[in-house]
Amino acid sequence: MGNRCGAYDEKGIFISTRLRGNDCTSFRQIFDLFDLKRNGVIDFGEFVRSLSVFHPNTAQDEKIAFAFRLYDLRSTGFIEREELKEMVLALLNESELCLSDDIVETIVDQTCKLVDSNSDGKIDPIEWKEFVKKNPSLLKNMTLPYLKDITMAFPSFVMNSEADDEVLD
Ligand SMILES: [Ca+2]
Ligand SMILES: [Ca+2]
Repeated sequence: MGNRCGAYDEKGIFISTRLRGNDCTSFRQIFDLFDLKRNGVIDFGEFVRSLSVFHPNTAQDEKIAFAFRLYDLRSTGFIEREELKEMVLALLNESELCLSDDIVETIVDQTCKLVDSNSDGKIDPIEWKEFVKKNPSLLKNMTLPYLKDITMAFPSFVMNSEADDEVLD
């Protein structure tokens, strides 16, 4: 399997992506969020339900909750500083901005301080929600890069109901 991100569902939904190695984290994160039944495959129902979160008419609360789960890389129920940093780095990577470590640390510190209103060093869903409600553009900015990943993955999202004996590895 190597570094490849992908999954194969015997019912005929094949998901794969040729994302670069260091993009696999965000792909896996999205994959896990889509995989509502946690069985390692995304079925069509899960795919449609998960994509609907990006729909403009979807309630903001739902988008906020989705973004929170996206940032909570280790599913601890909190966004810790290191997770925040990983996401900041991913966003910078995405925008091809090159910032020094010092500046990145400053951005992470300031963001953390701003969101962490009870100063326990981690961001809980309530703090997150308050922060995003005050900064609605943030949600948009944070959601977009990942939406782009999905679009990148989409061309190889082949729904294939018959040729299921193709060997992929
Ligand atoms: Ca966490
Ligand atoms: Ca907190």
